[in-house]
Amino acid sequence: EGRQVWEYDPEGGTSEDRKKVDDAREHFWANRFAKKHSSDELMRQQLTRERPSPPMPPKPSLPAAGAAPKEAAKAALTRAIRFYSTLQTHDGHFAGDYGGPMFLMPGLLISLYVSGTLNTVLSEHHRREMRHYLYAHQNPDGGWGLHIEGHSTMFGSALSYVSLRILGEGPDSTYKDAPGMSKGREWILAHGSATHITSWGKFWLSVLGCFSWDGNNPLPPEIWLLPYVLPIHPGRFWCHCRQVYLPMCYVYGKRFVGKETSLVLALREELFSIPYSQVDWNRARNQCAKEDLYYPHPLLQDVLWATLHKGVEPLLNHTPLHALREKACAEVMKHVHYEDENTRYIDIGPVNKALNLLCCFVEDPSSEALKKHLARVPDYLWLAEDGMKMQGYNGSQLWDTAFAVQALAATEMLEETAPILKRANHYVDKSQVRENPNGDHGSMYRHISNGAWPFSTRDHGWPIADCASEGLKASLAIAALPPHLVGPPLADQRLFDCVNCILSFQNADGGFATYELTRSYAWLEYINPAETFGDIMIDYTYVECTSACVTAMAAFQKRLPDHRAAEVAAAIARAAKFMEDKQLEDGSWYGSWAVCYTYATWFGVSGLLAAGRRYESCPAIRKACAFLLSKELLGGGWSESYLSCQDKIYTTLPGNRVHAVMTSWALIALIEAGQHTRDAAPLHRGAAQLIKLQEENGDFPQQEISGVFNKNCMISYSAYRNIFPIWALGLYQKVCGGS
Ligand code: LAN
Repeated sequence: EGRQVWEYDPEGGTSEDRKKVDDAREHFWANRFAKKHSSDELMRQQLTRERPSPPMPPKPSLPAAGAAPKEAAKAALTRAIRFYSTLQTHDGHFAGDYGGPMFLMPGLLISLYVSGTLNTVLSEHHRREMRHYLYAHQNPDGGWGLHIEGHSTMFGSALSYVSLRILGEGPDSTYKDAPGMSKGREWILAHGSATHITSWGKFWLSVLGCFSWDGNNPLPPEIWLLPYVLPIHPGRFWCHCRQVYLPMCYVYGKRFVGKETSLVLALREELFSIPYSQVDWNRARNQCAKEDLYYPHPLLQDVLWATLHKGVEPLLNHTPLHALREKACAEVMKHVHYEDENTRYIDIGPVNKALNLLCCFVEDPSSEALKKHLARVPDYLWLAEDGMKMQGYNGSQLWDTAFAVQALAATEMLEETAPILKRANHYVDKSQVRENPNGDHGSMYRHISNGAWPFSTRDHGWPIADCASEGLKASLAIAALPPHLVGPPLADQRLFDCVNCILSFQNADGGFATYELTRSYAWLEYINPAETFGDIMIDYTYVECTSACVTAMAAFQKRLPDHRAAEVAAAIARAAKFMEDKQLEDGSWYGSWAVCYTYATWFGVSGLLAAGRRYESCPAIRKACAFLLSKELLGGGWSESYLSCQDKIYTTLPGNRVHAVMTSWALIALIEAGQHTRDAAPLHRGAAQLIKLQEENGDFPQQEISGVFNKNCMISYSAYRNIFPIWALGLYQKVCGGS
C-alpha cells in the first residue's frame, strides 16, 4: 500500500479535464521563473475525477482591518479540508509531489542507459515528460541548479544536459521558449567544462564513458574490510552516506564503463573545451566549479586522496593484491543485495536506487536482481505540470498522512473529518513496519525497525525516529476518537513496539538522530568528499527529530502510563535538556529538514511544552515566542526563504511576501504556547493572511520551496501548503473562535 505509479492513459479524462491539465501546464510554464516551483495539479485532476468533491461553501468575504472573524476562519478551514480530502488515495494516504533536487533523475537515466534498459522501463510518454521537466527547470542563463530553485551549478547543468541527450535531444535542440541545449552547453563550457563537476558528477560521467576513472578520487571498497572498532568504518556513517558510497565503491572497484556508443563519443566532445584525449585527469580529480562549492575539501582530504590515488590504487589494480579488491567487491555486493532485499528493491533513497540497480547489472546483466530493480523504478517517478521527475524518496506518504491526521484531529470538526480520518487510519495501520531487517541485522549495520513507521511505505521499511513518532501520534489521535466513526485503534502491543523503537533511538546527548544512533564523530566531515552537501558523514542529533520523539512519548504516556514508565519519563527529561541546549541566542532553533528557523522553532516549542515546560516558567519558551513575534511581517504573517538553510542566517522572502507554510508553523507554535491568552492580534493577522492566500477551490498556492537536506539542497513538500494551514486555522478557530 502507498505505492504511486504513473501510467499514460490515452483515453483518460474528459476533454474538460484535459483542458484543465493543459491550462495548469501552460500556467506553470509561463510563470516558471517567477515562481520556480511545481505542484501536483495533474494528480489532483485524476483524484477529483474518481471521487467528486463535496460542494464548496462560498468563499468568505475578506475580514476588514486584518482581523479574521470566526465565520471567515471556519469557512476557510472547511474549504481547505474539502480540497485536501480530494488528494487522499484509496488506501488512505495523501499523495503529493516530493521533487526538488535536480541531480537524481540523471543517475537513474545513466544507469538505465548503460544497462540497455532505458526504453523498457520508460515509455515514450515518460521520456517526453522527463524532457519537459528538464527544460522547465533550465535557468535563463542556460544552466541548471542543484535543485529547482537554485542558481546554475556544474553538477546540475552537465547532468541535466547529458540527461536530455540520453532522452533523445540533439546538441542544438530546444523546446518552447527554454534557453535550449546550445545555451546549456555554453554555460558548461564557460564555467570550466565538465572537468569542474562535483565528485558525484564525475562518478556518473565515468560510468557513462564521458570521464576517465583516473579523474575520480579513490573510492576503495577495501574500506568495508576494516574492523568496525575504527571510527572511519563505513558501518558508522549516516545510513544515506553509507548506502551511496557502498555501491559507488563497487562500480569504482570494477572501473565499470558503459558501451562506447555514438552518443558517448559525441558527449565527450560537447562537454569539454579541449579534446577529450588531452584532458588532464589528475588535475580534474580536485577541480570543482565555484558555483557548486558548498563544502570545499579541507587540505587533509587532498593529501589523503592523492596518496590513495597514486600510491595505493595501482597496487590494488595491477599486482597480486588484486585478490583483496575482489574480496572487498564481493563483501560490498553482499551489502548491496541485503539493502535491495530489505527494501523490496526500492532502496533507502533515489541515489542508491540508481546505483544498486547499476551494481546488479554490472555483477550479472541477466540477474533476477536487475529485473526486480527495474520493476521498482516507477515508484520514484512523479508527474506534475512541470513534467516527470525522480522524487527524493519513493514518496512522503506516511509523513504527510501522519501530519494530516494530527491537523484534522486538531480542528475538532469530527463530522467533516471522520471519513477522511477513517481512511487515513487504514494507511497508518498498514504502513507500520512490523519486523526487524532480515537475519543478523546488526552485522549488516542495521538498527531495529519493528514497530517504527517509515517516511513513505512499509515496503520501503527503513525506520526513522521522527516518522515513528509522527506515526505514533497519528495513531494516538485516532485512538482518542470514536471507533465507529474513525475505525479501530491499533492494538496496544503495536504502540509498545513503537515506543520500544523510539527509546532505542536516543543518544548519549539526549537527542535523537534520523534513522539510527550516532555511531561516530563529527570530525569525519573532514573526509566528506561531496562538495555540495554539508553534514553527511554521521547521523547527527536534531531538534526536529528530538522534539517529535518527545511529543510522541508524552502522548503515549498519557494513554498508556504504565508501559516502561520510568524509562519514558527519563527519556523525555533528557531530550528536553537537549532541546534547551540547542536553542540559539536569539531564541530560535536551526532547522535541518525544512525552512528553517520557523520550522525548527515550532518543534522546539512543542517539544518543550510536551516535556511539561510552560511559557510562564520556562525562559526557553518565552524566548522562542519572542523570536517568532519579532519576525512577523508588516501586515501580519511570516515567510522564510531557503537561503536561511544554506547561509544559516534568518532570511525572509523578498517584498514582505507572506508564505502560507511558515505562517502556519509560527501560528501553531504561538497558539500551543498560549499566545491567545496574552495578545491575540498577531494570531488574527496571521489567520487573515492565510485566508487571503487561499484559492477559490480551497487549495493554497504552491509558493517557494520549503524542505531541505544536508544544508544546501532543497526538496518540495507540496502537501505542506494544505496540511499546515488546516492545522493552524483549526487551532486558531478553537482558541480565538469567539474573539
Ligand atoms: C529525508 C526525508 C524525510 C526527512 C525527515 C523525516 C522529514 C526528517 O525529519 C529527518 C530526515 C529525513 C528522513 C530525510 C533525510 C535525507 C533524505 C533522505 C530526505 C530529505 C529525503 C531525501 C534525502 C536523501 C539524503 C537524498 C539523497 C541525497 C543524498 C545526499 C544521499
